[in-house]
Amino acid sequence: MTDINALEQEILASVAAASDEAALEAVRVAALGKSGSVSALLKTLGAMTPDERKVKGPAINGLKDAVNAALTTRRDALKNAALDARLNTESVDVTLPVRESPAETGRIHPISQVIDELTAIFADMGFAVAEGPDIETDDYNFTKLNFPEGHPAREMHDTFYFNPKPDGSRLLLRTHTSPVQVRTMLAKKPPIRVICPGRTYRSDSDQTHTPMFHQVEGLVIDKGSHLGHLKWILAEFCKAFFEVDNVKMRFRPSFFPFTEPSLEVDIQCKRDKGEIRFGEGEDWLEILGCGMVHPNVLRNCGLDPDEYQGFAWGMGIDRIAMLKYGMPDLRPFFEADQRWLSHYGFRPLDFPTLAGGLSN
Ligand code: 2NL
Repeated sequence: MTDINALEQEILASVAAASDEAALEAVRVAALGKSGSVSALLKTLGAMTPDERKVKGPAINGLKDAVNAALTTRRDALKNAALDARLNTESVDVTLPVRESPAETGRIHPISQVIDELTAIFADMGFAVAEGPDIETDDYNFTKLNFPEGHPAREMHDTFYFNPKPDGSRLLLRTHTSPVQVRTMLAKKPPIRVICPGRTYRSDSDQTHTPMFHQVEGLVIDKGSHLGHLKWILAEFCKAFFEVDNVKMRFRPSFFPFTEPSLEVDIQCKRDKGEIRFGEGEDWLEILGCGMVHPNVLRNCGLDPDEYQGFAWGMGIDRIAMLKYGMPDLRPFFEADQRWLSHYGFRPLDFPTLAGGLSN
């Protein structure tokens, strides 16, 4: 018994003397490890007679429990002391700049930014956003829009076709977002007010054309809609988008198969040493095409032209993004170059709103 008491005193003294967690671990291994002193005593229980074990068993197990309890207490005390020491020596410099989070270092692509701006402007005028598939039928992309079968108007667009199906019909990559408006007219009852932004495709590639590009089209269908409404909407759009108080517009006659009459719209601008400013100056810049929806298109989409009228317009998103943000070349838009994006991109948390300023 005195051996056990002596061993306990000895181990508890070592525990108390351990000055850090590593020293304490060494004490634990020397006592309770595989060949530790307490483990050796525990092993002797097996060879004892039952009477002997009755006396020594509780003593040896008591020793083990006392050592474990002392180790735990000392470990907690050392941990607290280490934490106190860190808190006393380390300090936080509250004057350091805030480290940027990923949400701040990422950038919104100018195309996405401009789509968000268009959405904010037209939502304020009561327009919904409609979307549709990039792969379309010949019927929705051309026929319903009054491009007659075999008509040269179809060659106005350099179309990417898929292989013909057994029945002779061909799917295609939409050449404009107008099929989304066709789908909207077929699915919804007027009044209709939608904008349709999205990807479009034409087999065309040079400095200012990429085979995939972006368009936004707008469509209004109602009883008594007329060109006066269209002109007001476009003027409000141009002022809001280019962030100017006034802008002169010029409407020139044009041709599209799906509108009659058709018009092209120029806005007033000032070209100055490679820079372009809107709402001032004597120069003109073409920004969109528009017109009254052709009665054939209304009929093809299940609407009676004697009951409903409509107008529509379309413009290139890439082009208006380049104009507004002074980007000289279209090709880097689609090259996924991080350096270009960090120069021309937008901060993700600065979402454009009319109240907050579109591009602030
Ligand atoms: C342009 C001209 C335009 C339309 C698009 C349209 C759609 C339907 C019916 C009638 Cl469903 N029109 N869209 C109308 C006029 C012009 O786009 O130069 N786009 C880049």
